[in-house]
Amino acid sequence: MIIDLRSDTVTKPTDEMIRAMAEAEVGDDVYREDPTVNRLEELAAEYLGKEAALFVTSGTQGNQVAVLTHCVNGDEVILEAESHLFYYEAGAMAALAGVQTRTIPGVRGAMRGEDVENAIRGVNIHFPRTKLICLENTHNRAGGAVLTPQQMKEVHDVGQRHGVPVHLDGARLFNAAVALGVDVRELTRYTDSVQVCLSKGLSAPVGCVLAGERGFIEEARWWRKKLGGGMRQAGYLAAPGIIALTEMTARLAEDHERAKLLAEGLRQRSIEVEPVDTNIVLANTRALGLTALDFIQRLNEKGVLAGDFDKYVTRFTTHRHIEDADISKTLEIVEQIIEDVKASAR
Ligand code: TLP
Repeated sequence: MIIDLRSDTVTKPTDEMIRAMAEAEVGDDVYREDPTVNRLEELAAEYLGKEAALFVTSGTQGNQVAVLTHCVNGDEVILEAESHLFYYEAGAMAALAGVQTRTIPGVRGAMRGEDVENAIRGVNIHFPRTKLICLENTHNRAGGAVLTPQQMKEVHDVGQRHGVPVHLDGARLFNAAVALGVDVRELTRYTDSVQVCLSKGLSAPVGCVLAGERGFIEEARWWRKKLGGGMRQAGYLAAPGIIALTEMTARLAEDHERAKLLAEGLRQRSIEVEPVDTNIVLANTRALGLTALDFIQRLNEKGVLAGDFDKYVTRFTTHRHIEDADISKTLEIVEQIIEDVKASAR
């Protein structure tokens, strides 16, 4: 049995989702005639506290459509230095929207309002125009760190003062809301647009939603089409997305508990671990003399999959298919690896 802790993206649809897919009422969504997609978009807008929403193929597409809709080429976008938009989207912001990025290092993923304000360009013939600020909640490379409503408000207030909209990469926004014990709208109220993934911890097979003002979503719909994201009978994919949104959010607390259990166990075994807010655990094996790739290879040989994050940092992500027993088993395997490393050093 493989214990797959690489990502919550590996989750498969529930039986209820598969039934919903088989029974979905569909139509051509490019003509806006797919009732299931329309229903998902209405629900997503309501849940996220926005006027309208758009079903997109992936988080990357949702983020890129947002950048394309907010900006024109040559504009500047302010975002956190390790944000997914900057770090993991294959240079799409530069390639597609032609924007330039102004990155600001955050503390556990959170940029300070003051730093964002200092980065906003004034009017000067030499300057690009600052047209967008991006936030990420939870923050992937900060180890699933949660931004609080206060931290988001601080940045949003700066944006408001300067007329710069805020886009939120909320791929795991429901993890943040569950960890904080707040309604997700307490977070989205400090955004102008937001992208939320249905396909990660929420277990839908495919897709994300982008939400914002009606006019913004109309324009985003055009950009989605231009990127090849007009999906025709997409109701078969939207049907499980509806279940993801309406029924799968509360259970994320279980994933967070298991991530904390794993982190605690790793710490007890003298592995350095970042603080855990949600379902991501970042473990540093430098002190053991193991690079992340060495560590992952040893884990793989014993049936555990994890992701490399940095030279010495490995990411473990909990999700619906990970049980308490998988955490205990993983910790046993880590213990064996530590024993092996110590034995070979003797
Ligand atoms: N993240 C993936 C990888 O790309 C790293 C993962 O396994 O965590 N925003 C955030 C914060 C994300 O973590 C991801 C996916 C995305 C956007 C992109 O979503 P997809 O994979 O649907 O394009």
